[in-house]
Amino acid sequence: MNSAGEPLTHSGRDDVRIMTLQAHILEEQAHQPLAGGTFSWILSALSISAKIIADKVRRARLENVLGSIGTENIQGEVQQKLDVIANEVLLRTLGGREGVAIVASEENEEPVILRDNKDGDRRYCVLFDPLDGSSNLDVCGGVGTIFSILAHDRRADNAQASLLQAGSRQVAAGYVLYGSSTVFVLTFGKGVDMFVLDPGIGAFMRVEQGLKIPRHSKSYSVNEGNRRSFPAGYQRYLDWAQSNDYSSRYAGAMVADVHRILLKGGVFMYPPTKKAPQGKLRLMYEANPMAMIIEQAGGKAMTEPNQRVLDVQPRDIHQRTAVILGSADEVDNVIAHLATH
Ligand code: AHM
Ligand code: MG
Repeated sequence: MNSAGEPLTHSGRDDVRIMTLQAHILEEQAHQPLAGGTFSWILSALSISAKIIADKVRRARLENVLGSIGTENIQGEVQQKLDVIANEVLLRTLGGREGVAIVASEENEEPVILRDNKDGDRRYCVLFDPLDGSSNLDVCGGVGTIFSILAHDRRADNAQASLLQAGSRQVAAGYVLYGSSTVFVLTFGKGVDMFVLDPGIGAFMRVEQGLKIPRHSKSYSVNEGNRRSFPAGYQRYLDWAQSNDYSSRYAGAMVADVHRILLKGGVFMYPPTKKAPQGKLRLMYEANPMAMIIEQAGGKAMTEPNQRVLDVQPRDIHQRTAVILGSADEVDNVIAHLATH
């Protein structure tokens, strides 16, 4: 209470109660059809993982854990030392939580079955990219963790079958951006909330509730070095955007690029290229969680041919997809150029 007997507020703003991520999760738990203590435990494991990974990212140079480990993951990409460390952190924190049946990671070829499904509790599957954009680490650029939570299908014959659900069935999704501050963005399917790690007390504090993405913004985010190998529609869009005074912003880490677009508007794209004809980004633990967040914030997330990312029925947990997401009007502008001949 302040001197006037009113509830204490964060940063002196009367419209915002002090709310930690932990308290927010407990509050949401009451409204979630599948939720119980189990769901909160899983989110608290993700929050602890985020704090540990944030600390490791900050200390990476000092502890000499930058650079590659000399191996490739299932995607054929060189693994950074911190990719492996972040993956271990998530596997270990989630592994200790009742209720997680299966986890799947960008860094593991096969899903990891943590518990069988013989008891009657509700169970969840968690998919994640432990350290997205990790090649940014060596230059102190933004990197992130992306996660997707699905209800475990106990009728499924095997782990793959339980995991292969369309993104529209996600129970929750989120990302953590390890940037100039550590930001945790979360949706349970009823809006998007944002938390910032207060390093002084070691807690994520809620700083935004019900985030809305601007409907338009003359800004696009794409690796333009690949332009010549994009399908013609994307090239037409870029010509149109450039002749209409659009700005280009590209961090090269999806979490950093999507976070900017969530707050400032614009469109993020990873089109098919000659090198990656299906697109580069992974459907289940990159595109789907980001698509859920963007749609929950009032934006759009599409793939080819003119389909919602969240409607794609996955065939493989590591499947790739083209992605066009961001402000509704800006996504429509891209789609309109893909459709014209
Ligand atoms: P990663 O999961 O191996 O880090 O790869 C995904 C990253 C995304 O963060 C980013 O949007 C994209 O790859 C950048 O790719 P490119 O360097 O081809 O532009
Ligand atoms: Mg990634």
